[in-house]
Amino acid sequence: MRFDVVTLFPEMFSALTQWGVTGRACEQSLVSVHLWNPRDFCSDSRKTVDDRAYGGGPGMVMMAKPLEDAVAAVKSAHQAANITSGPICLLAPQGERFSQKIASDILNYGNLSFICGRYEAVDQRFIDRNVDLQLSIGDFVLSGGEIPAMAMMDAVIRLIPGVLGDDESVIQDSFMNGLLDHPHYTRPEIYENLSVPDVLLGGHHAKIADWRRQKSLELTFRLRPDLIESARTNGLLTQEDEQFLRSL
Ligand code: 4GS
Repeated sequence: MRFDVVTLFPEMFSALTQWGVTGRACEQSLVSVHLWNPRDFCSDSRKTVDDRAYGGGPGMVMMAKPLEDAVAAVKSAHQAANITSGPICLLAPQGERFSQKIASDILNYGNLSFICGRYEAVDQRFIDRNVDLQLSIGDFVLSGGEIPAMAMMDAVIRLIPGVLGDDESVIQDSFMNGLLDHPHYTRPEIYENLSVPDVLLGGHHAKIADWRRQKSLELTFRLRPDLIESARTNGLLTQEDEQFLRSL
């Protein structure tokens, strides 16, 4: 998997590339992250990347030209590396809401380029000419697209085969089955007078699996009934699941 990121703050991405599971994936070259600063593509000596909005109002707008020159450099780098450029994605609140499904779609693209906006907005002509899709992490306004890009890259990187060890397996993750995760417990067996559910101490694997499935279903039913509806539509619920749900 390859990511190219156009950002005014490339140093921020060390949070992703230097730490934890995603850091190890970079080290093992299971993913490569290429950073491009639009400031390096400015022609003027001041290295201007933003300007005031036509029509007035507060906030600056990112100029089309430095961003477009950075995107052109990304595309030549892809050509030089003999790979076809995947989609170019702008992080923005007006984009489609990111999800586990989109994370696995991105994994299948093989490579994706992110454009991280700063300031108030990005010149619409850059978007119209260069951006293939817009994604959002939620209905709130951030000061830049860097954190959304890192959140999405993290979600994709952990899906790459070999990134997680057996004990961190992806298929057991919350959302891989369309439901919320069941509760988890570790030592000690009694903590502040609270014990671990008996079934988890019994070593009966089928019973444990049933308990976990039921907890998943119950939590999802109570907290996110919309996910139960989608799981049903997607054929992810068994007869036993449906029977248990009717008992709630
Ligand atoms: C988001 C978001 C965002 C929009 C970037 C204003 C700076 C900012 N990006 N999901 N310009 N929410 N972007 O708030 O992705």
